[in-house]
Amino acid sequence: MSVRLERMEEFALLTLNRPEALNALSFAILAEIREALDEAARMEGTRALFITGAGDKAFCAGADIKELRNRSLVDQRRGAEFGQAVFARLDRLPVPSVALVNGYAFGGGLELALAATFRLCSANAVFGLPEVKLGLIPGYGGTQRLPRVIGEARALDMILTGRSVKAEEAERIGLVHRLVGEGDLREAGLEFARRFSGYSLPVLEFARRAVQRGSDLNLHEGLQLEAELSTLAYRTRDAEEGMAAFEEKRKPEFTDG
Ligand code: CO8
Repeated sequence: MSVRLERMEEFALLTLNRPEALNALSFAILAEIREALDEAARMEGTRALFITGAGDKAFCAGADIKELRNRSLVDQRRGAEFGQAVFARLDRLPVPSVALVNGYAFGGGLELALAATFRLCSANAVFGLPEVKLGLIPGYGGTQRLPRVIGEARALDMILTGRSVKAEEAERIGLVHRLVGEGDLREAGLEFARRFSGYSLPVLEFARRAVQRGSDLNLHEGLQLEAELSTLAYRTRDAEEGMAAFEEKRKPEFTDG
């Protein structure tokens, strides 16, 4: 198997495990990622999903370039839609996800990280959408998610020049939430996830949906979405518990209800 899914304390950890090809995304691996995401969504008691790459060199070097040649246009179109659909599953997972970028995140690898809720990276991480160098453009969501994360000007710069962005710059421009300069990336990931994993899962999901879907809407529609989702949050048992605990000056006990 080129994708491993395991339990890491109260979290799930998905590892792309094809280090000899820098964890490049063959279509078979994309299918395995889809299965693993479905399994992670079903894992009892999972508070978040981590995604990382095996080895110390790459998170993922992108789509498998060797597979991309000599394809019919129909196959190519289906391939792009398949990759997009797999990454959309990550985007819409019922729990937040954290990409632990431990080296190169190029092309489809960066697009995978962009579909995660959060991105943490090690000091040797390098990011890029180098598709122009192959005579291509990103096909797994990069042209859409990157500008939403770092803004249109910076995204155009990265996509049209294909240039690489190192870890410090990635942190400065908001491409990653944290640069883990020293220490273990997984340990840092656990610490990062524990800052939100004790809260109510449905409430976290409403918040994610409001922010992420809201960026596709105009302000008026976005505010309507926020009114709907904040009302749904208000109706949860966890909201009742949270507000009662505040009044009673105790720690809330959320039950994901
Ligand atoms: N696909 C297939 N194999 C790869 C890939 C890849 N993306 N990246 C690396 N490999 C393989 C190499 O071929 C090499 O294998 P081998 O030893 O058999 O020759 C092995 O991994 C190690 O790689 P390098 O020797 O190149 O390692 P270096 O440290 O010298 O370089 C780099 C590392 C800089 C990351 C370099 O490997 C590189 O530039 N890789 C390609 C990065 C890239 O261009 N990614 C974008 C791919 S295109 C894409 O993701 C989206 C396309 C649009 C999709 C459309 C939908 C169908």
